[in-house]
Amino acid sequence: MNALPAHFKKVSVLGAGESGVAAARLLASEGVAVTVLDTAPLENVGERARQLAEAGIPLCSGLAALEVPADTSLAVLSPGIDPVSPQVQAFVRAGVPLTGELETAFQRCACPVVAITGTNGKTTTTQLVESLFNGAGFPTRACGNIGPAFSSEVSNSRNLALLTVEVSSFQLETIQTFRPKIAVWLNFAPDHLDRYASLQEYFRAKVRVFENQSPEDWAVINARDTLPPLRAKVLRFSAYEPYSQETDFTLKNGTIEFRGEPVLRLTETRLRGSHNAENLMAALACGHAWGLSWDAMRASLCAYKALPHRCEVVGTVAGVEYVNDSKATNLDAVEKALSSETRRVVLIAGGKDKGFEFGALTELVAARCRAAVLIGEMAGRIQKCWEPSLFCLRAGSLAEAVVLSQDVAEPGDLVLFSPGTSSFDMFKNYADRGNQFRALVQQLS
Ligand code: UMA
Repeated sequence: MNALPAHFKKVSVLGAGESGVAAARLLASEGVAVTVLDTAPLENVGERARQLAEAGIPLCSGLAALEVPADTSLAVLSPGIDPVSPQVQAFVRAGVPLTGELETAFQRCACPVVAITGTNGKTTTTQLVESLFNGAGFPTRACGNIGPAFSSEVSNSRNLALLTVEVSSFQLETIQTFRPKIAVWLNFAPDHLDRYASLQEYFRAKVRVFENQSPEDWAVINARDTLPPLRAKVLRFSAYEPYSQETDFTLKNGTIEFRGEPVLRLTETRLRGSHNAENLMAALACGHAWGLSWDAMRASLCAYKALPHRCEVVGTVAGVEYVNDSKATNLDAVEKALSSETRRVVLIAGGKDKGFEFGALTELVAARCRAAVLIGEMAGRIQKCWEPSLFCLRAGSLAEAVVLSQDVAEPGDLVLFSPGTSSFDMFKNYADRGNQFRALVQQLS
């Protein structure tokens, strides 16, 4: 493990969220003088402020967090903090080097890392990889963007065969040496356009996952995406293309194949849809790169149960099934949920404006949906895109949207809550949004 060199003994950690607190604790455990700076008022830092006080780590909050503490030799950014923010720019002007929480943790990690990135499916795949390795006798822990933070797991990394780290583009923006033994690229679709000036900028941040890999490492990639030349050994997967010289894992008649050899039937697992077939392929590819046999992986993959808020069935009322897909925070996720559905759909969509063009879905929603019920900041814009191809209704609240959906749906239909954008205009986060939807449906029944 790398302790910080003597000239980095005074470190500012920016952000007192989960990753900031974890990074601060990790550095403090090495004897580094850490200060945490969070631009939120102290009362909003809440429980995290108590955790820092307990660890004896000073916290500056509110306006005071915009000032660079004297003699700071390094600033560690939390992933949610945009490097162009006034807080970070103050450190840049002061000539303080910047790094990120992911890099800080990696430099102290004593075991190999499997890193999983992609626009959609990261959390499911991270959990699949975690159960696959644990099931095969190689102890691992899932951490990173999935939570808990990577920094809170590295102190135990000597006791693990590997760490399974979900990584976001935000975390990858600030890496220097981060080098996963196996890097997984699940897919790429428009997202986070409220942080990035363009799709290319988002792509450039994400593709950094491969930046420090060498020929002895592995890259597990979606065959449909075009990536720059990679130094690592490559395994390609796709549920949408037949087997070719280039694609190692494919889907044929509901069975995942490796270079033409059947490996796993989708119906043996609890996951459905081509997007989940790709998540399973990515997990199988990680095990294969590690040298595991298909038999050693199968039982854990078959036992895996999907997390809430991902095409989660939350009830059936009057012959209409209600599905909570609140985790669909971009258009690609809505497309995948709709494409794997054969019933007529009443779609509840909308939320915070993240810069998405919902017009890209017009043809699909017109073909699959009976109606759309639109909520949130984006409701008006989505309605303009989808009408007159689809009957659209607007609702002032999620409760109203559920009632309107019930009115429009016919027996045998599906009410799909797949918002296609973020929740922050009306809810705390996607989980709060999904929990409220589940509770509203339960009230209906
Ligand atoms: N803050 C500042 N200055 C600013 C902006 C924010 O001080 O200019 C403060 C806020 O007041 C807050 C803190 O920073 O107290 C929040 O930091 P953060 O946004 O990095 O949040 P964490 O709690 O540290 O959570 C982060 C990840 N969040 C983001 O990337 C936005 C979590 O991913 C992750 O689970 C956690 O680290 C542990 O690794 C969440 C997420 O939404 C699930 N990720 C995005 C996604 O999946 O789409 C990328």
